[in-house]
Amino acid sequence: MTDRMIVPTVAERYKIPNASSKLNKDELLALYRTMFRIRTFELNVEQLFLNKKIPGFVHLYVGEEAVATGMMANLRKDDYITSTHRGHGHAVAKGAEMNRMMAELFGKKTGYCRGKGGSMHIADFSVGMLGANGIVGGGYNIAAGAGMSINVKGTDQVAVCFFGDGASSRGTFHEAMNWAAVYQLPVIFVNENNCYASTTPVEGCVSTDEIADRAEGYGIPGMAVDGNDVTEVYDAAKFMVDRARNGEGPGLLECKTYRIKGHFVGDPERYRTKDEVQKWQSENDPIKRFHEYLAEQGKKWDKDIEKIEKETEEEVQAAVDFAEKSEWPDPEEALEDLFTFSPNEFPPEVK
Ligand SMILES: Cc1ncc(C[n+]2csc(CCOP(=O)(O)OP(=O)(O)O)c2C)c(N)n1
Ligand SMILES: [Mg+2]
Repeated sequence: MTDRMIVPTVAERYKIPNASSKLNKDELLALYRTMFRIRTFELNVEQLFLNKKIPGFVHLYVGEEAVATGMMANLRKDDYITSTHRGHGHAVAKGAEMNRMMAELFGKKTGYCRGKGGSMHIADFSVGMLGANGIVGGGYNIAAGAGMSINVKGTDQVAVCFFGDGASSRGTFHEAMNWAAVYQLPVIFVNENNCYASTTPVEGCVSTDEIADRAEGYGIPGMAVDGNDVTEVYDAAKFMVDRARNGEGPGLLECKTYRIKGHFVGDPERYRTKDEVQKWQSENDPIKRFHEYLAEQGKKWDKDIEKIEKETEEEVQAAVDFAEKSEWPDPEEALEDLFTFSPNEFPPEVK
């Protein structure tokens, strides 16, 4: 394991319940399934992009699956998330439809944005996924706004804002954290510290030891966890989500992880060595680690895991077939969906 691993566990460090130790077989396997679904989706997208089936830009979430998985396992369908340019994992874990995601990546009419948005614009309000975002740091104020709406409505929903280590130095980060803290909004800011912002290592743009340390400046709890250990993320996420749901306000959760693939598909990756990537891949792969963790616990579920993997491969292949077979948008539709309606023009189903 690498020196980025955190020992002792998050439960011991922060004196919070070790909730993951109470998960039953179905719940544990559900974590495995979600991580594997994200990984399989992403590896297929990579190949499809290289085979020129997918246009534009794609930023893959390979290696970071434990973050979205551990976090989303604590959320309900009616909770909100805001995502990033590296958003496929968030969307899959929050319950977005793979068919519509894949079709969107292909630029097809059946996609989430009718093929006009691509990877960085996937959103599905029906499952609380408020959108990927091409603007680094663009999700903070949307999440804070969602948190504000929850307070106004008086519901017990929460909003989760995912953002990168590079994004943590945007001004909007501080505005939203302060706003959420002042109004005690049910917002959890989840930092995916994957060691790089494009080509810049995290040390090049973050002055504190941990991004989680910044929480102190706003008087809210901050925790740094091993983001490649889905049980650690689960425990910390549960703590943060439960307190936000109980009206105890926002929190900042830093998940230390690593981007196994390039910043985007096609990245020449001159800013890091192959050895570094290889080390993370072989010693700290979140999916492999969770598999090992289950085995160490005496949970001999290899048959169940094989079944999950087979079903997932089929699910992703079905999404690819759906995208392949779907129609292209008509050129005449190019200018549709660009502007919202004025309130008087809302169609009846939106009113
Ligand atoms: C406001 C803004 N500035 C710069 C960019 C270009 N850009 C895209 S991704 C990225 C790096 C983001 O790094 P990080 O927040 O760590 O996320 P990661 O890519 O590592 O997931 C940059 C600078 C952008 N999209 N938006
Ligand atoms: Mg980063």
